[in-house]
Amino acid sequence: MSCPEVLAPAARAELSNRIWDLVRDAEEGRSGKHEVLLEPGAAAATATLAKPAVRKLSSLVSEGEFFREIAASPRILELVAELTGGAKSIYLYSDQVFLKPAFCGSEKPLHQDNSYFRVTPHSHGVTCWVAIDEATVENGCLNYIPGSHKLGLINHRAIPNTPHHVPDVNFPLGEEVPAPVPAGGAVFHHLLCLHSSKANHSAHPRRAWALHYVNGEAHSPHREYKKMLRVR
Ligand SMILES: O=C(O)CCC(=O)C(=O)O
Repeated sequence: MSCPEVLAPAARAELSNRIWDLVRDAEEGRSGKHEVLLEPGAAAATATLAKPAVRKLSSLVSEGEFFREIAASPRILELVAELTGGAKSIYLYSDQVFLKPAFCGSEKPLHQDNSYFRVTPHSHGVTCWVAIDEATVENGCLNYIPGSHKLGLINHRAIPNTPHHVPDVNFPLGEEVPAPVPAGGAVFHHLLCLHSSKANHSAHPRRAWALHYVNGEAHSPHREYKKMLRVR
C-alpha cells in the first residue's frame, strides 16, 4: 500500500537534514548510539568517493523527541492500526535508515522482514518505509512480489560475509514489481511480503526510514514490549 505524503514538506526537510548530520557523524566515527553498516564498495566506486559511505543506521528514535513524534504521527498510525487489524495499542519494534549513496549504494536482496523479526501472528506487524529522498527505479526504490505474503514464512539462508539472507526455496516466487515513492511519501508492507531494492548506480542518493510496528498482541522471540517504544 502506498501513501504519497506521510510527511509534510517542512518535516521531511528537517528529517532529511538531521539524517545527513547523523550520517556525517557516523562517517567520522562519532555515532555511539547507533549500529552503523557501511557500504562495502564505497571507496572503489568512484575516485571522488574514497571515504566510508553509510548504508544503514539503526534507531533514529533514540535521538529524541523530533524522531519519536514522526514515528507516532497520527497519519502513519492510522494506517498502521488498520493494517495490523484495528490495533488499539501499537509499538515500534525497531527503526532503521536504509541509505543508498549515489553511485555505490548496494542492493538489498529479496527477503521477508519476518525472516528477521519472527513476529507472530505475522499479520500483527507492518513496515512503513518512508522515502526521505524520491525513490525511483534508477536510485533503488523497493520492489515487491505482489501477493507473496500469502506464501507464509519461507525458509531463508544467509549469504556468507554479508548481513543479508535470501529465500531458500525450490518453487517460483513471482515477478518483482518496482514501487517508486515521492520524497515524503511511504509504502507499507506486510511482514511476509517479499521485497528487495537494487543497487544505486545513479548520481542521486536514496535514503528511506523504515519503521517496523507491531500491535500490542504480537510476540517475537527477539523483543520484549518493555523494550519497545509505545506509540499508541
Ligand atoms: O531500503 C532498502 O533498501 C531495504 C529496506 C527493507 O528491506 C525494509 O524496509 O524492510
